[in-house]
Amino acid sequence: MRLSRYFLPVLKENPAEAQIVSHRLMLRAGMIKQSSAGIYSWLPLGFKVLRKIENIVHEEQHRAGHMPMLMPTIQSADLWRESGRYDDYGEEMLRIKDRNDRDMLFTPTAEEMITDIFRSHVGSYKDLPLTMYQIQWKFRDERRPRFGVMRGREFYMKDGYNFDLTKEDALHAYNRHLVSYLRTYERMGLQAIPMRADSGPIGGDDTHEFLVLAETGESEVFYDSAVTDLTFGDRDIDYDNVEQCAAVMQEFTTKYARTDETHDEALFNQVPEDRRMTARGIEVGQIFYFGTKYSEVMKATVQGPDGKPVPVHMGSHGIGVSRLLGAIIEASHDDKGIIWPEGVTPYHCGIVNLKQGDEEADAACDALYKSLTALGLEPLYDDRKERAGGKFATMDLIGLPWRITVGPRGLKNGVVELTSRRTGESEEITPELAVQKISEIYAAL
Ligand code: 5CA
Repeated sequence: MRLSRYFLPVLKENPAEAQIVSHRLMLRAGMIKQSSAGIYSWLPLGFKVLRKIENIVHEEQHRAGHMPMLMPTIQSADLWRESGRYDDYGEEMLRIKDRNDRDMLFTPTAEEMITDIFRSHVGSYKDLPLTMYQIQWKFRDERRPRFGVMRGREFYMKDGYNFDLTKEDALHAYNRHLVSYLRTYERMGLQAIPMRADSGPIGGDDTHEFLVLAETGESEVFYDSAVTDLTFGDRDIDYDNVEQCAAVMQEFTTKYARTDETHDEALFNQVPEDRRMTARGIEVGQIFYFGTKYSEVMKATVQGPDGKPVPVHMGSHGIGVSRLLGAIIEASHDDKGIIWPEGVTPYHCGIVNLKQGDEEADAACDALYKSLTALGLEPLYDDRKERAGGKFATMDLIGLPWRITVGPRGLKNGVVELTSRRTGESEEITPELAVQKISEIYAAL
């Protein structure tokens, strides 16, 4: 992509309405534009990152054996009356009437819809286990939408639902989701710690939230600092293997880590004092096991091995896809702007031409652009006739992890400059070597 043709409405000033750094930087980097409270348009740069995050979620869901599908955003109130949640959900639910005066709603989550689909088509235990998920827009009329995409009213969420014959099978689905989520967040450059939480309007007793530690987080959390030493890495997990998933679950959830809703001071005090931490966190996901809560009231039964109908055991599992942009920026920025982790960066590297219009510099940039593109990489080429300082400031603000700077002086010696956004370190190398290094970095992801 050439910056001269790109729609990147960067702001020079800090927007007054933004209270936290991620919101400020997303507005300044031209990623989003608010349309009304908690509702945003996604401009090209923001949309690109949203898609990258979404793709990682899809890939990891696929790896875990879960099936993608899509359910409507506007749903009939009758379905929600069946589960009793039409009334229970309260003011957070956006209620709509259609032209025939029928009650509709904009879906805040989709347990009812998926249960209805399930009961219409699945009749036998032989069709279990089954896990389906979608990545779809949700609406919750939050009392205090704030912090940009962190607490929106309209937001993008991955929501997955498992159907199993027994509690044991459903607990395996729960563990499998936990394992796949650990991998998902790590690929985005995040450490998200599973913490025992409260289930709220979704229901059930077993639930973990995934929290990214950040001062601006909305949740207060208590944990044993040893949990921050755990990493999932590139373990080769067989997601159908019950013992393997249970072992990972145990490893990541045995040490004390809880949100304020479930915090237990007496238990916490058993953690060695120097490891007892209180902090704030951003909830980027949550998994639930709620047994037969929906299947009983909505009559989602299957014929069991003995021929008798049994309600299925269910769970649901969410990832805050749009919120993740904010969480990643909170975790990865400096005073100049965003620093994207390689896994989610909108463009793999920037090319800065220090002397646009200079024949040699232009040709060198074009050649770099071609070689990178031929390797399947996406560079963002700043080909504008602007001062070098302005170009560097834009690149730093939008946070591409690597920058190649091309100028007549370097080219005389056959070199360009390769700079890491994270460390600020630069090296003068040949254009060929710069391309090779960048390609190796992304190939290793
Ligand atoms: N049905 C379940 C699991 S799919 C569910 O709705 N879970 S949830 O309520 O915990 O939402 C899942 C994730 O969506 C949360 O962990 C959070 O990361 C994200 N989320 C929730 N509310 C908002 C909001 N107002 N703005 C942005 N993201 C949100």
